[in-house]
Amino acid sequence: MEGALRRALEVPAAVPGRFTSRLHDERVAAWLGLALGVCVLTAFATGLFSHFMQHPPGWARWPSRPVNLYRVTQGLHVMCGLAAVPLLLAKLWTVYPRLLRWPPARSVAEAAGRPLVLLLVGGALFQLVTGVLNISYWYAFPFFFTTAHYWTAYVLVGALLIHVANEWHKVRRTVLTGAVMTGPGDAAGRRGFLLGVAAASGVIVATTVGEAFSPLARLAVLAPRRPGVGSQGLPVNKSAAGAGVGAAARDPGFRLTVTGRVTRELAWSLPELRALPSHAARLPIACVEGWSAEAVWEGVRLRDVLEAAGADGGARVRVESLERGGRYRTSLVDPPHWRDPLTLLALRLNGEPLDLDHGYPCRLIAPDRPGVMQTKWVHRLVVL
Ligand code: HEM
Ligand SMILES: Nc1nc2c(c(=O)[nH]1)N[C@H]1C(S)=C(S)[C@@H](COP(=O)(O)O)O[C@H]1N2
Ligand SMILES: [Mo]
Repeated sequence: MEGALRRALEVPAAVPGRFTSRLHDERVAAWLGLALGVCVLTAFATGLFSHFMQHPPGWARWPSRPVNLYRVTQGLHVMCGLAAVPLLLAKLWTVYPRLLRWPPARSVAEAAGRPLVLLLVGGALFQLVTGVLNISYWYAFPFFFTTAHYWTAYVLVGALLIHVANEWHKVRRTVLTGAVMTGPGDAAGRRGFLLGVAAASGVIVATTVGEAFSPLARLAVLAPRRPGVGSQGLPVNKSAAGAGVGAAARDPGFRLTVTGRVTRELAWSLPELRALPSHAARLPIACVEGWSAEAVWEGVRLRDVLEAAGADGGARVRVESLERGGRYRTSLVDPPHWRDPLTLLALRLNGEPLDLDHGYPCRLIAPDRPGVMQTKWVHRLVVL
């Protein structure tokens, strides 16, 4: 039994004729590793930015400008993640004779390195598979994506840094000297293989980047959401029916109230809100899942409403939705965002009254802010 298992796992390269491709090559592996490293580290940096944007430490105050900053960083995150998929598959194919070799280690030093490989390969597969499922809105896993993805990122990047330190000398003598494309052996084969992998990544990016970069929206055939597609020309993530807010949002008794640490509590009906000074702003919804789309929003400045109630200029504000449950029923707004003149409680979208699905009667829209924090169906502001 054990013998059969051993034979099944036998290093293919050890069997002459069974594993002959010249592409299982240190030079190809080094090149793919370099590209993969750039993608993973960019995804890590932009992912941390997204995390701390949503969970700012007490002392941190993110600026509300540039308007499109989060849109760009999160778009980059998802594009780097998607581009990494063909790179990772190619890399695993290139190195699998070493990955599956038997015995798994020939020395103590090698044995010590095996758990690292497991964390590296397991972490990378986990990030890419769950990431792609998540942006496809296929929540097929029993855990909360964001938390698992966040902690796995540290494991993956830790393992990656050690791996890079161990392997850097190979990158130096292959990639950095040009030996990949021209060195001895099947240089044309290596070049063709790497170009094929690059093309696969390129096609994936080209057919999804339009979900964030609207001039390429028509190319975005693989993207789950596209700018311009949805009610009032804007994608909808959670509908009013999905959030169970239809009746409450249409209630003529609707009031927007301001409470908490204010000098006077205030409440406005919808007609009263409409009578307040109105401002327009062209701002994107930048979903954490990578798509983003611009729209023209009109409504009252959050600043005007909070100042009318006498809120302190340094206070944090909690924006609450009519939605009863759900992870995104409230969001926190820090002073740089609520004092920004572009931050609105929007009543209109692209020249029409806000659709129920976009947050009627009233929704938050602010510059440089993740979509999950652009709370819809707002009915209460609590000054903290
Ligand atoms: C390549 C390795 C990757 C690393 C190191 C990485 C890292 C991170 C980190 C640290 C976060 C912040 C999580 C938080 O807010 O707590 C994040 C968020 C996110 N990542 Fe990745 N990621 C990777 C790949 C991917 C891929 C392949 C996709 C999808 C194509 C993806 C999609 C997302 C999404 C949708 C979020 C936002 C989650 C949310 O805020 O709810 N990531 N990533
Ligand atoms: N109350 C509430 N607000 C919400 C959500 C939600 O589920 N509940 N979803 C958020 C998410 S994830 C995004 S991307 C934006 C989408 O806004 P839109 O549907 O108007 O495009 O709304 C945000 N506001
Ligand atoms: Mo979102």
